[in-house]
Amino acid sequence: MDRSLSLELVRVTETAALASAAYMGRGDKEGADQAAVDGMRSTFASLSIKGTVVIGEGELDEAPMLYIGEEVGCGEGEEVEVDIAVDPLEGTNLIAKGLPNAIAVVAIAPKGCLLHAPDTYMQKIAVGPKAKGAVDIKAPVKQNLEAVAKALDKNIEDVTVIIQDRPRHEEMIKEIREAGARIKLFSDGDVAAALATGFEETGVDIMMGIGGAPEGVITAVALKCLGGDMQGILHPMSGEEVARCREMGLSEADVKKVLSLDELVSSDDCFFAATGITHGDLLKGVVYLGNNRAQTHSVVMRGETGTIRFVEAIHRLDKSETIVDVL
Ligand code: VTB
Ligand code: MG
Ligand code: MG
Repeated sequence: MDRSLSLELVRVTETAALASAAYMGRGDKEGADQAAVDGMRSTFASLSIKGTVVIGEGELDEAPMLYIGEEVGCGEGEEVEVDIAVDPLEGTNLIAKGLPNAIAVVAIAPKGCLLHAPDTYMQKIAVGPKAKGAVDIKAPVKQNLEAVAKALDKNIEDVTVIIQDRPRHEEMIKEIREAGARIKLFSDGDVAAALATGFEETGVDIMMGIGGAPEGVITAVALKCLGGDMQGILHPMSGEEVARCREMGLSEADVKKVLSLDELVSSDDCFFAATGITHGDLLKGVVYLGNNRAQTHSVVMRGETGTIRFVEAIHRLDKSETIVDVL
């Protein structure tokens, strides 16, 4: 894929972030989500790619835009065909309440290289580059924390685990505490949580727990670009979710299987971009500067070269070509 796609992708997440940031604290999850989807889609339309959404807002009957299977981009045939994974607003609760770590994210890889994950839960474990190869999702929590501590040359008491604050994690949290590690609970947004493990300055060393499977695939692209590591196991929680897995042709064995980073995203030729919507561990959120200007903070990464770019941009909202929602 053309390396200039990096900057094109940042425009996609910037637009989604700018559109949804206007909704911060309004308690309107749906409005913010719709604005992010509209913004993202309008920018995608001008991208010279031939892309198919494989991780999106849902099936066509439940999502009119950025639905799974939707073809996006204005590529005219010479471009490589790509699979696209989007979450225009990852953390609808976060923006609705003005809480940290809401982001707009997109990931792409050559056609066929992203796991077509069903809309179920996934158990995940993610670490940054220094701890690559040290974790095993099937191993006891304590063993993983010891391995990460060793890889990072830290005492286990200095290892910070980020985990979603949910009753389903009660046992895991107990085990982390017993092992002596530090815990950072988050209310929503496990893509941002896992992304933080790839950057030492965030102070986050490992993400574990159960979250969305679509988010898991997006996270895998980020960690692949970063040189970090991740494993996942699909974790359907209801009969309906089991049925969804079967519909996608996944057997019981497929569902129980440990998915390696390479199985989640099977090519190094991938890109990941994220723009902060509310301030977070890694990215600042959208800042309104007055005078019709807004500032965004993004990260964009390319798997093939491992280049990580932080992009800060100032946008003139009155001159924007794309939809930036006006409330
Ligand atoms: C997960 C997580 C997401 O929502 O999907 C979570 O991956 C849903 O979990 O990052 P619950 O059903 O327990 O709320 C997010 O936190 C936000 O989309
Ligand atoms: Mg979303
Ligand atoms: Mg999400």
